[in-house]
Amino acid sequence: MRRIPASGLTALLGFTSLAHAQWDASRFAWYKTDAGTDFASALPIGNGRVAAAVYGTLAEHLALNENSIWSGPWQDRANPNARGALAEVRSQLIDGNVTGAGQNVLANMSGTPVSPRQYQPLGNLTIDFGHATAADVTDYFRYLDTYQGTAFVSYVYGGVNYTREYVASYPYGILAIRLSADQAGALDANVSLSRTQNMISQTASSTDGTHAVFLGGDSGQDVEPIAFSSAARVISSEGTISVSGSSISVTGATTVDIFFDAETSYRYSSQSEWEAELARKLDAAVAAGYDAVQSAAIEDTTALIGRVKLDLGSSGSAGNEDTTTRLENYRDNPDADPQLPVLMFNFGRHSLVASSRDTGPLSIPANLQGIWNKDFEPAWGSKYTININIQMNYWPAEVTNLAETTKPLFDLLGVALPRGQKMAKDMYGCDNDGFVLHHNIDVWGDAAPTDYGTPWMMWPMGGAWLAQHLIEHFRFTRNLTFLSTVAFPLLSASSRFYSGCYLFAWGAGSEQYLTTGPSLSPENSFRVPAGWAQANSSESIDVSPQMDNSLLSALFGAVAEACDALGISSDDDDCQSARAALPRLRPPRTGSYGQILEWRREYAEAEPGHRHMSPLWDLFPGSAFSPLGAPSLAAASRALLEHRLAAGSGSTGWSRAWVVALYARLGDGAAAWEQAVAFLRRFPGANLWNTDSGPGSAFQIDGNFGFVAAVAEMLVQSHEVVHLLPATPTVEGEVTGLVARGGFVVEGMRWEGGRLVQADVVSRNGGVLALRVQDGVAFEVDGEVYEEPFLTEVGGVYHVKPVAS
Ligand SMILES: *[C@@H]1O[C@H](CO)[C@@H](O)[C@H](O)[C@H]1NC(C)=O
Ligand SMILES: *[C@@H]1O[C@H](CO)[C@@H](O)[C@H](O)[C@H]1NC(C)=O
Ligand SMILES: *[C@@H]1O[C@H](CO)[C@@H](O)[C@H](O)[C@H]1NC(C)=O
Ligand SMILES: *[C@@H]1O[C@H](CO)[C@@H](O)[C@H](O)[C@H]1NC(C)=O
Ligand SMILES: *[C@@H]1O[C@H](CO)[C@@H](O)[C@H](O)[C@H]1NC(C)=O
Ligand SMILES: *[C@@H]1O[C@H](CO)[C@@H](O)[C@H](O)[C@H]1NC(C)=O
Ligand SMILES: CC(=O)N[C@H]1CO[C@H](CO)[C@@H](O)[C@@H]1O
Repeated sequence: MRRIPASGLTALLGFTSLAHAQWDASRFAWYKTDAGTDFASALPIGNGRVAAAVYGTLAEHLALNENSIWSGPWQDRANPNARGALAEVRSQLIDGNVTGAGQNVLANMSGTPVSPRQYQPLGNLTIDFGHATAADVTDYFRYLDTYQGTAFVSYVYGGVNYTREYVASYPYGILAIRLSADQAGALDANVSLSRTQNMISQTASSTDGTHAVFLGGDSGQDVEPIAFSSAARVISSEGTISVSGSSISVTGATTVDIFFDAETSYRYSSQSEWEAELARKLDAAVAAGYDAVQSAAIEDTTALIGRVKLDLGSSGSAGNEDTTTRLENYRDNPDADPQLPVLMFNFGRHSLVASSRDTGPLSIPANLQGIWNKDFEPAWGSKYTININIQMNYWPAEVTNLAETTKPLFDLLGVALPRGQKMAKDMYGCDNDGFVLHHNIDVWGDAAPTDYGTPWMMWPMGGAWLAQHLIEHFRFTRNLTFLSTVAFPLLSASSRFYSGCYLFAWGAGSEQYLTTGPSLSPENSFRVPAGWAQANSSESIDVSPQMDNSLLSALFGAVAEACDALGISSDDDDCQSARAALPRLRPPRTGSYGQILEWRREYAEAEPGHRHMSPLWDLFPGSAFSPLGAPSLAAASRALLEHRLAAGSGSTGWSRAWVVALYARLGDGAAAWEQAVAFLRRFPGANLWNTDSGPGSAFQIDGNFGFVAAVAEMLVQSHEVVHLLPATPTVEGEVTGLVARGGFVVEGMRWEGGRLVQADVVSRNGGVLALRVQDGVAFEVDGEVYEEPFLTEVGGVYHVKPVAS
């Protein structure tokens, strides 16, 4: 096991521009040039609320974010026509007038206005050092440390070695920067904050020895905009500090520290309150000083990141190259750099810790860009797209031992619950406090259909999918308080919407099912069959898509499971109606080549290589199509997966990451690894951010998180049993710290030549441990051949080894 030293700088062992650097190639993303103007090369850090992308340019540029700065207040977007149109749309669909149903949905059921709020940038922090001549710079390097969550820049200018350290502190709730020169008095810096839109104030002040720049802004509306105040305190014990316009100007210093925070109207009801919080955080950080802030931040981050260590062997000299070169080389020769996948895995976990922390009652989850966004019109609004993307963000959370990063997601669901209850009533006439979300939400939990278009808009299932994350958190942690106080209210409200109101009986006799509609299979389209109105036109709206049935079955099952675990009486309405609805759902069906069918019947596909894997939800992240429990449905899943891939699916980073996870669930380690390699060859940008179609295309963080989860899924699964190496990768390695459902932690698991060597399973909660190794090989637990599940003790460690053949 590779031990990771605790201090960032000690890991930079003897770097010079000539000799091979001795970087830990699994830990550091480092570069020989600055990011220029390329956001996807800047180094992303964050404390779960405030974040920066650090460009490392000569005049330093930080793109700043605070995760509650969005484009405006809540909007009630419920379409008043929806309720009246519902029955008509349903009968159009049943009659095969799919095109007419689509038109009706667009005319009467879209949100008004059509889009929710977007995530916004805060502004820029600029630090001008007066280092104007690029040609005078030597020995430049910068890095992101994925273990400590820190960034660093170093170069020599005019014979002086300048360094910049960046740390996002969760304990202090701020960003901290240390600038230094290795010659006394050689450091000058002009520090400023700016914003190109909706800036309200931009000032600098220097009073009683406190030097600071301030930036205020808002979302631009006259009424209840989201407003913020931000400040950077500038500290230097030497040289002179003064106000220069709206900048703080430092000359003749050796070390300068900067502490930054922003606070907003989202969490505080008056400007004086959020500004008091801003002052409180900055005072505390300044009083503690940079060294204490930095070490507390690193201690906090490494305690989380250090829970999991993945080792897939050494890259040797290939790993000593800078990250840009490694990414290029990997395209030609992936086998030479087995530490690149590990770096990507570590980068994904860093990104989750940086973008999703419990920062109080209104914590905010990672959005489409995590927490890093520089644009006022970001790609897809940088919002919460909940027909795959935000769910994917949280796939790695439980299994890679970062369960606490889910809290912001559950907080936002708490915000969304009353919105979704109102929407259920306004759009669908459901008066039972049932809860519905469509395919996007924003920071206000906006529950309406989003963006105008039939392939994505009319999908009333986003809440049902997110509710799965609640029961999964319980399955991993067994926290009954969480189940009863956080999970059950949402699970039951979601279930109640469907079972008690929205679903309708479709079909006749033994083929009559409770079903959804108008709905769709996210973002995919089909050709209207012959004999129906407007045959062969490309449409998306349908009744009873497979994914809806998968989600409903998982939802009702989760409610029943929660009722059992909480000992809720079986005549409780929510428990009873979920149990009663479960057998009335339409079972999955297979088509002409043995594939899982995506829609109510086998339509010709408009786009056979579609990126969404919606009909395979039950293979991953769900479990009803598991090879262990339902081998024929797993085989039918493979048929559809291969059909999709042959036609070009896996075309976005997140789609490819989902493919990796699906092959892992099929127990096919070779195919899963091949797809993981394909992901790495195509999608990462310079700073390792996942992209839509390769470097230069839109950044979306979901693929980073999906990649982590998919690699974990190759090593440990726990849908039915705790399954070690269910899809053994074709590289050897060792992993420690992955978590299985039930609260079992897999430590020191090593595999060689495709076979398990050993693993320890630690029981956090006691309980019964059912184990499986690889494809069912015989194994021993503590020296005795394993025959059946056994009861564990809290804290017990169980040593697993294959039986010598
Ligand atoms: C389909 O629905 C559209 C829109 O409501 C309507 O104009 C059209 O007449 C319908 N077509 C048939 C064949 O029912
Ligand atoms: C800081 O700004 C002042 C005023 O514009 C300018 O004279 C000075 O050269 C700047 N210093 C640096 C280090 O950029
Ligand atoms: C500059 O200082 C940093 C931090 O101490 C160090 O890592 C780097 O190697 C130094 N650069 C040179 C050229 O000595
Ligand atoms: C930050 O600066 C860049 C480059 O000057 C500018 O394009 C961008 O809009 C600024 N960001 C914000 C949030 O104002
Ligand atoms: C269990 O869940 C509750 C409610 O979310 C939480 O406050 C508590 O900290 C959790 N317990 C543990 C041991 O994590
Ligand atoms: C259906 O439409 C597609 C796209 O316009 C076309 O390529 C195809 O030939 C059509 N099929 C039939 C049966 O008309
Ligand atoms: C029920 C309802 O309000 N239906 C409306 C749907 O939209 C069309 C076109 O705008 C109207 O004509 C319908 O009255």
